[in-house]
Amino acid sequence: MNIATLPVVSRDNLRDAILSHLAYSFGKTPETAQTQDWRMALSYAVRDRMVEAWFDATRRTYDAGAKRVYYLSMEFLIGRLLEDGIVNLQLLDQARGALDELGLDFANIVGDEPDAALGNGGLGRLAACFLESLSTLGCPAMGYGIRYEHGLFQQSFAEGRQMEAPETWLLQRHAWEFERPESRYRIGFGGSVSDEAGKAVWTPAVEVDAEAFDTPIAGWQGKWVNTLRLWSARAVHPFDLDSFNRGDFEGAAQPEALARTISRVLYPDDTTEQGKELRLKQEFFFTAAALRDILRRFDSEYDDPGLLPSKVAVQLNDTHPAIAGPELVRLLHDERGLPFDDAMGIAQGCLNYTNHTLLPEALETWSEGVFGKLLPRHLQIVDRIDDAHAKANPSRSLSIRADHQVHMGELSFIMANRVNGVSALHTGLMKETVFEELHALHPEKIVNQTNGVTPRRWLLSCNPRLSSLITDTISDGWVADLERLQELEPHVDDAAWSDRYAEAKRANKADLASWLSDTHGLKVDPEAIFDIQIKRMHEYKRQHLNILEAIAHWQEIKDNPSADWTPRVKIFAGKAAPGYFFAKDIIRLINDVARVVNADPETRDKLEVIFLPNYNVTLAERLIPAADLSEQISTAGKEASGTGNMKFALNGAPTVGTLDGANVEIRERVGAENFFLFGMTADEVDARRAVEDHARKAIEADPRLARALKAIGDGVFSANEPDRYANIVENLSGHDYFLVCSDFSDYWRAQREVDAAFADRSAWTRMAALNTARSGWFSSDRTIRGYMADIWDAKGLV
Ligand code: CBF
Repeated sequence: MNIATLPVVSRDNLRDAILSHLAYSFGKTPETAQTQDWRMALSYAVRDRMVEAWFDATRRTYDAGAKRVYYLSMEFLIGRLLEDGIVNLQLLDQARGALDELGLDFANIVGDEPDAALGNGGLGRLAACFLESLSTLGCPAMGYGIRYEHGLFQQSFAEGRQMEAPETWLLQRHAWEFERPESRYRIGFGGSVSDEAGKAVWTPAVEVDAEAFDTPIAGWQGKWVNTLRLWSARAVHPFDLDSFNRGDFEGAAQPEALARTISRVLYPDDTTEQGKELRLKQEFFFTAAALRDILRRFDSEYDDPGLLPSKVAVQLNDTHPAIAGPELVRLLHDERGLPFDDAMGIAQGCLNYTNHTLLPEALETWSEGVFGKLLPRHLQIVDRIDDAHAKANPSRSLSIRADHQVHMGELSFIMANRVNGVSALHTGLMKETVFEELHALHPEKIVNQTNGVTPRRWLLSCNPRLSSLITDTISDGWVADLERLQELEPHVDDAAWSDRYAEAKRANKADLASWLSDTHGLKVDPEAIFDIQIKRMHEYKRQHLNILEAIAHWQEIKDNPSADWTPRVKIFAGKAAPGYFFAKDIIRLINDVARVVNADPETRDKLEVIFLPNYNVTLAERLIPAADLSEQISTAGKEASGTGNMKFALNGAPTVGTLDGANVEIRERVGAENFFLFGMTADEVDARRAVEDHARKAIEADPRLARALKAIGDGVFSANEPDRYANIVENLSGHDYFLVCSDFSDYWRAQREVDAAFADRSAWTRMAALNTARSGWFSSDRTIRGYMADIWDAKGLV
C-alpha cells in the first residue's frame, strides 16, 4: 500500500470500529461494557489502523534490501500507548468525537490504560523515544527487550517512608501486543564445553524458550510502523508429566515456574551492579534470542555472512546486552563454521555501544565464577577476543578479564564499531576517564550523540494548549521538524502572543492544581512558582540539596514573614531503588519536611513542599506542562545527559541547574540569560573534593546551610525520633562526596534570582517562551538522524 492511500478515518468509521470490536473481540454490548472494555475496543480500532502501514514497512524494507537497525535494550519505558497512537495517527478529533457520541469521556478511557513501566528511568525512556523517532523517520528498525511480567515497582508512602509493591501491568488487559508463538528460540545456560575434532561444542545444562510478543510502534502520521519485540521466557516442556503422575503437583509445575523467573521482574535499578546470576541470565536470554532472530531474518535474504555489517546494525543500549559480542561470534564461528577472526570482524562491524553513565558502580562486571558457570563457552570466547585485541594492540595494559571479573564496558568497547556518549560533556569525560586507554588506541570509535525526546509525546500530546498556540503561530510543520520552533522567536516580544503563551501555562497549572486537590487532597496556589524535580532518587541528582534549600528558605520566611516573598510550590517525585537506603532516607526527609512546612500557618501561602508517589511516564506528562522551573542540580560530571531537562525546557520551564550532562547544551541553545546557572564545573568538582574538610568549611561559611542542617539534626522535622536523619547530617557534614554543601550557597543565590525574575511576570514569560523556541534541537528525531549517519549508516524510507 502506498502512504498516499492511507484510508481517511472519520469519526463515524471509528465509532463503528469501536462498537464492532466491543461486540466481536470482547463479547460486550454498550450496555454491559465496562471502562476497560471500551478502552480495549478503542485500542483495537486504533491498532487496526496501524497494521497496513506495518505490513507495508516490512515489504518495503525487503524490497529495498535496506539495512536494518536493531536496538537491544533491557528497558523500554513505553508508558501508555493509546493516546500516543491516536495522536500519531492524527485521530484525536475523531476519537474524542466518537467517544462523545457513545456517551464516554476520552480522558477517562485513555486514563484506564496501565502505564507500562518496563524500565527504570532515563535509559529506558530514551529507548522508547528512539523507537518512535525511528518510525517517524522511516528507518527500518526493531527494538528487542524483555516482556517483564512485573515492571518497575509501585511506590507508596507510609509515614513518609517508601513502600514497594509489585507492578502488575499485565493483569489488566493489554491491547498492543501480538503473540508470536512461531517465533520461539531455545536458549541454553550452564553445562560444559567439549572439544569435538578441534571444534568447541557447548552442551547447556538448562534450556528455556524465548517467545516473541510484538508491539507495533507508529511514527508521526502513521506513515511507517516498526516493531518492538519483547521476549517472554517459557519452559521447554510446560510441565513435568512424570512428577504429575506421581502426584507431585508442585514438582510438576516447577519447570514452567523456573523458566518464567527469567522474564518475571525488572531489576529496579539501572545504576547499581547487581551481581546477581538472574540478571546475567536475563541479559543473555533476550540478547541471544534477538541475535537468533536477526540472523534468521538475514538468512532469509542473503547467503553470505560477510554481508552482515552492511545489512545489520545492532545498538547495545548500555552494557546490559554486551554479551551480544561473544554470542554473535559463537553463532558465526561455532555454529556456522566461520574462522574465528572473520566471525569477530563481522560482529565488530555490526555492533555499536551506547554508554549512559560513568558512575563506577554502574559499569557492569561479572565474577568469572558466575559468568563461567552460566556461560562457559562465552568465557572462552571472551578470552579469545581479549587475546586477539591484545595481539593487535600490544601497548594495551588493561584486559576484559581483570581482578577475576569480566568487564562488560571493555568488552562492549572492543566489540563495537562505534561507541557513543549521550551528551557532549559526557562523551568528553568518557574519553578522559573510563575509556581513556581504549580511546587512545581507537580514537575513531567514540562519537557523541546528545540525547533527545520525541516531540509528539513530550509536547504535542502532553501539552495541547501550548501545541495549539505553536501550530496557530507557525503551522504544524514543527511536529516533524522541531527546529522550526525557532520561528516562534519573533513573537516573544509581541504582547498579545505572549499573553496567549502565559495563558496556556496558567491553564496547565490550574489543571494540575485541580488534579492535586482531587487526587491527593492538596491545595496549591496556581500563582506560585511551580518548581519541579522529578527523576530517580540518587545522591548525585541531589534531591537533598533541593530540600536543604527549601528548609533554609522556610526558616528565612519565618524570620521575616511580612517580606515580599515569591510564593513557591516545590514538587518532587521519584523512586529509590529498594536497596538504596540513603535515597530512601532522602524521600522520607522530604516527606517529613513537607508535613511540617505545609502545616505552618506563618509560611503556608509562601512555600509548600509536595512529594508525589509513584512517579511514572504518565505523571511526568501531567507535571511537565505545568512547570515553571526545572530542577537539574546534579553534581557536575555525574549526570550523563538527562532527558527530563529537555522536556521541561521544551514546555517552557527554565532550568535552575549545574553545568552537567545536556544542561550544558541546553544553556548554550536557550541562552545563558534564560537559564539559572549555579555550582561547580566538573573540573572544579574534582579539585574541591581534594580539599580537606570541604564540607565543614562550606557549612562554616554559610550560616543558612548550618541552620538548615541543624534543624534536621535537632529533629525539627522528626520530633518523635530526633536522630532519624543523623545519617544524612553526618554524611553531608562529613565526606559529602556529592558536594551538596559546597554548592549550597550558589544554589541559594540562583534560587533567589529565580524569585526575583518570576516577580516580573512578562519577563518570565519571555524567558519561558524562548526556552520553547530554542529547544527544537533536543528532538529525538535529530538524535536518531545522528545515529543513522554517524553510527549505523542506515537510511530512512519515508
Ligand atoms: O541516556 C539516557 C539516560 O541514561 C541514564 O538514565 C542512565 O544511565 N541510566 C543517565 O543517568 C541519564 O543521564 C541519561 O540521560
